[in-house]
Amino acid sequence: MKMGFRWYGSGNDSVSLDQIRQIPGVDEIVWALHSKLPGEVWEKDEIKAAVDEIKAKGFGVSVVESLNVHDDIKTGAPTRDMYIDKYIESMRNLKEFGVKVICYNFMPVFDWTRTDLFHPLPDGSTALFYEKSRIKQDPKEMAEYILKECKGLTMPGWEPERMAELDSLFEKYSKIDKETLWENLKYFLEKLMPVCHECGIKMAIHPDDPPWDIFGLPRLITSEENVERFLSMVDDPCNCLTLCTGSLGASEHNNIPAIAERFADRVAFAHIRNVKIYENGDFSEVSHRDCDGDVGVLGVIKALHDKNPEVYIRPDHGRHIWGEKCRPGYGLYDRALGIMYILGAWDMLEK
Ligand code: CS2
Ligand code: MN
Repeated sequence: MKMGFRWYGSGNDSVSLDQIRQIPGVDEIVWALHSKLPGEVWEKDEIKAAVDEIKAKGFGVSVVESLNVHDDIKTGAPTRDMYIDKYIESMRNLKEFGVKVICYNFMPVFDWTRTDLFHPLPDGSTALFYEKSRIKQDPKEMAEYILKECKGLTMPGWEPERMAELDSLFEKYSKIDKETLWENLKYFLEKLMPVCHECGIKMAIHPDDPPWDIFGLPRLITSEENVERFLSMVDDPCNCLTLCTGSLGASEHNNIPAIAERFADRVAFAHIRNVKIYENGDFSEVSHRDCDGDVGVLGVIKALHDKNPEVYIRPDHGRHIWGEKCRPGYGLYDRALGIMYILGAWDMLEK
């Protein structure tokens, strides 16, 4: 297993590489060029600058999260081939710097969605929270809220440039139903697979978060059944999953350890975090500890350990603890605790 830590880059993250070096067992920085909009090519000199900075501190750069997919690819617009060509150009550039896994998502318009980014927990910390009844509100209000809370830091999937054109983005998706979205995903991946083999890169889709339709937009990677459909639709060892336990785990219908076990050989990358689901369907993010939430974190770790010991793992969102001021979900302290929990379980399984 290779342990990673997501880092948003100098000037764009409250956490430094020097701090990350002091967390035991971190091999890799999970990185991206966060100034790039979906559809822009990642040029070699830009990649080199980012990679050199990370490697200088002794970390690997094998996992990119995310190389984001342009909405014209998702909607199958006439310009999609042009955007797929750009995507492939970025992949070929990334290959030259040793990238092995590309995490991406196929969620329409938005990335992950929460109604409260700093919800108080009983222990005095705060965490990301989703209140079902509040999500019916206008997506524009949602975007304003999220951008305000991020205080100028980049927020993948919620780029101000894209949020300014929300009406036209929603218009693009107005004729896209679920089946069309599946077809567009298949089209995209079939173009990419030969490039993956040429470059030795695995594409690892991130599940939809939350794993159900929101704002009337269709979502695909939401359940065991749909993961199975996704993997068999393009049945290629380079077509893989980012097993985000908290995304799929926000639905009480998903048994995450069972999903981890069943698809272990196609999990190229795992995001480990825990969520607590309330009776009304609201959910809160909680600590990584198994008994604090409903994901079954230990079962997931065991499945990956037993069936895919080479996997890349990172802790996903943490709570905001000890007064830390940070990007929502991406502070230093609770994610470092998460790493120690995962490594503790892993080391014990090894023994
Ligand atoms: C991440 C996702 O913060 C998160 O929840 O796991 O935003 C993830 O980076 C993207 O969906 C991948 O494209
Ligand atoms: Mn995730």
